[in-house]
Amino acid sequence: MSMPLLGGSGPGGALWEDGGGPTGPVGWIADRSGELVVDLQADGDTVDVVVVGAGFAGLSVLHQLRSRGFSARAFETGSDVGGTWYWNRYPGARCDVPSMEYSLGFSEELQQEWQWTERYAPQDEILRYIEHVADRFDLRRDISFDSRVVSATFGEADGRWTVVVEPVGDNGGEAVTVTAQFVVMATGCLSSANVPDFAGLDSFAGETHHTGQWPHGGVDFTGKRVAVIGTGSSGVQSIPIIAEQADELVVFQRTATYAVPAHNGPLDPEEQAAIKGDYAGLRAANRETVVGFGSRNPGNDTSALEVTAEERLAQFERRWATGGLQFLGAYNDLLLDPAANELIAEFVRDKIRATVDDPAVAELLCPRTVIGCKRLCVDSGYYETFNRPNVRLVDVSGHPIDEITPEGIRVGDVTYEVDVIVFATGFDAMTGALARIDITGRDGQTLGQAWAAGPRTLLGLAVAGFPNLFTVTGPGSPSVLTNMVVSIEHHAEWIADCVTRLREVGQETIEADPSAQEAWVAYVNAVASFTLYPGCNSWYLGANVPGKPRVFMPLIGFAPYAVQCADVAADGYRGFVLGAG
Ligand code: N01
Repeated sequence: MSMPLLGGSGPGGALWEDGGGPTGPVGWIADRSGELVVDLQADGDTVDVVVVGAGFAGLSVLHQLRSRGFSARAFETGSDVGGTWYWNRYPGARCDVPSMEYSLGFSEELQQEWQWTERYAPQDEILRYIEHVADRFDLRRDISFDSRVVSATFGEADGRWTVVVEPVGDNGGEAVTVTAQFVVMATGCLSSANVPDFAGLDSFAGETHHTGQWPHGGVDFTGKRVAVIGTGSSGVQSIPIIAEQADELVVFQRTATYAVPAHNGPLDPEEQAAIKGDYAGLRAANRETVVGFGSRNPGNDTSALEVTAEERLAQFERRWATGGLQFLGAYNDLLLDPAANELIAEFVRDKIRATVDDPAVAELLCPRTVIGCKRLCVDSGYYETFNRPNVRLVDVSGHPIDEITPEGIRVGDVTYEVDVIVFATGFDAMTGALARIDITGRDGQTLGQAWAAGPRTLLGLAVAGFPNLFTVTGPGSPSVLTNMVVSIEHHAEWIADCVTRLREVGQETIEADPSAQEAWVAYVNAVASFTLYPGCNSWYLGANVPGKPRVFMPLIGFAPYAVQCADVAADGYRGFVLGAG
């Protein structure tokens, strides 16, 4: 039986009145060396919550749930924590949100004790930070590594999820089945690598690597002829460093990209101390922004079309000199008005022309798309790299890559012979990782069926027909248009508060009401339609994966979204249906 939960009152009382307190560990637990530290004979065990993934999202959810007394077990395909930062080890990988803001805010001690060394932390430092978080809050004891969740099935009879987990790699052992009241998908928005289905791919005689599945030992490009396919953020970060190592580098560009300088460097100790003097204040101010960071360098609330050309140029130059994603905060209509957008786009093209020596190469590097419509890149020497004698740009916008041959890459009648191909070709974003898991909700409906025409959620947190299943930074939430760590923490707290409240009021299930979900999807689309975002072939729209439904997946605007989430909860989870089991 289901009923809408109205108002904030309920039976209340101690959390564990219903006997739903922590249960024992389940499945296998491997320590960091991969050694098994708990027996494998836990097939069939039960926990309150299964968490899928152990990146920033999985760890945040695990911590929030445990601190509220829930038993939880996280399953992670990788051999350690880190998620995105565990897999994306390509040269040059680093965050493009300032490190001091690209970090967790739930613990004052944690944020005071951790020392970032650079304005934009490199991958290995972020990974060390995530490992530190796991150790400091003793999270590993509830994580099974080398463990891939292959299916999750909701049982109508008992209101429980049955989750099947298979061992990966050296883990060995059999698949285990775990039963849980709740499942939290902390599977990441950009975790499902996309390697285009190039003809002849398997015939290539050299090495191939995708930036999102980079070998742990690194790749030595010394003396090699290298191809990089793709010029999004991963390509822009890796190309300058690969160019320094390789004998020859050929970059295959389908769409030219806008990149703003990072001006990365050591973090100023005074700046760090000033932030730590009121870290809570910075976190709170960031939550009031559209993107969850950057409150120290706020957007300019003026139209680019209402100022003189001189003022505009000065503003663009100031922001260019500061660097980073806040460049697009120069005026308030840059992502709303095509004329305003073209002004800042042309400013960047002029920077490219001034940087790249060969005018023909410079023109090829000048993007013609709306700036910001695909995610803006933040670079360190990207355009300069094309002045190197060992670097060549191949434009495949008009004529695609025909095939991969044993020797290299053929475009038309030219074969570019290489020893290594780097696929910087991105991800099946936002839905790809979920699609790889066989998720079945009520009435035998799979998530694949429910999302056949594109993802549909309520708040990006829940899907109608899939009770007690939560998606962290799911489609329909601001997620990838924000500082991911802020969005992740926000969802982790919302979910933990939600399941706690459910227990307090003696309810067993919560699920999105179909009509509320439809209204939310319409709202997400309506917000996007007021902007220039839907106007180009971005991964926000799923346009990078052939056959994927073209739907603008993220919601624009963190601050108003956070208010909506809080209101929904305060209003007794308005738009959700609660059931007694
Ligand atoms: O992937 P992308 P990414 N033939 O999808 C090209 C985050 N991130 O890994 O634009 C030829 O952006 C494709 O061309 P086109 C960040 O959110 C953050 O770089 O589709 N080319 C494009 O150039 C980012 O947005 C950081 O025409 C093909 C490229 O491959 C997101 O992850 C660092 C092709 C893919 O670019 C994804 O970035 C890295 C084909 N068949 C990533 N198929 C930070 O800085 C695809 N391409 C924090």
